[in-house]
Amino acid sequence: MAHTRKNQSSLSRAERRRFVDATLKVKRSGEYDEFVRMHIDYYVSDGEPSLRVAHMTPSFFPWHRRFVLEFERALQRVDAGVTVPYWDWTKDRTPAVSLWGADLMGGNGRPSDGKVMTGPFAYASGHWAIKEGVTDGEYLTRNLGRAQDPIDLPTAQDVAGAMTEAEYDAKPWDSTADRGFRNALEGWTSAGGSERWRNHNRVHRWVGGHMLGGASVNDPVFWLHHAFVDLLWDRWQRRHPDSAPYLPEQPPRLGQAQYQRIVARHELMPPWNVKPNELLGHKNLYRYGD
Ligand code: CU1
Ligand code: CU1
Repeated sequence: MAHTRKNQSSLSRAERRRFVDATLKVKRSGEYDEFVRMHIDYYVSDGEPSLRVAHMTPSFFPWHRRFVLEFERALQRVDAGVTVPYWDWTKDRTPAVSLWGADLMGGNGRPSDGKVMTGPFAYASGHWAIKEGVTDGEYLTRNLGRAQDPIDLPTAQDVAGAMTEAEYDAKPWDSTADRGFRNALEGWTSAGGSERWRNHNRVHRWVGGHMLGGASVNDPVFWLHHAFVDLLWDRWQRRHPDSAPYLPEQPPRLGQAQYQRIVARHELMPPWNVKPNELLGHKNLYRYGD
């Protein structure tokens, strides 16, 4: 039966506790760090001459759909009633909202070193040592809003702009595509300053700390962010029912720049034995509630 992913702002106290507890159990078993490792391994940029399935690429949406689903299944093996909540960052826009409360994600990092000091994922809780992608230490870091060089979360208008794109993705199928919903929402631009980061990418910048790079899965807010990104992909599909739900349809040919570097609609998308075409909908697996 399809389960429901709720807006994090409408979780009950018991639902918050169950999500946090299940996440901590998945961490304790070592499985959580396998998700971190996988994301690091698939953090391939379009400057590298190899296959990109997760970022700067058409399969950004289906890859993360499957990735979040795998994590949700891991949670459900611990507690069958738990789902991944989503964070609507167009509405819950400040460090004061309940998302960052001590019973859910915990709060900001401290100014000196970004170390998260409150909540279940604070190092001092004893539950959340960073094992993969360690930079400064074993503690989770954040820099909400980037105090030294403030940046705002993307707005509803920013998302609406991406939604007007009628094509799913466009040539050259990478971070420089200037048309298409995928890059508009993934959020790569060539602009200077803080305008360089749009939508999905801008949220990673706003949270800061571990959320900045390939090891971003170390911050559990990663899942709530990507559940909302997944919901926005649904919204785009509903808004453009006559558009191809995924592009490219055919793989680039030998001699073309993206040959063997991106995944077409009916090609396998590692590490799973699945094609983007099989992940265009999710109604039999889960739905999004309020
Ligand atoms: Cu990612
Ligand atoms: Cu992301």
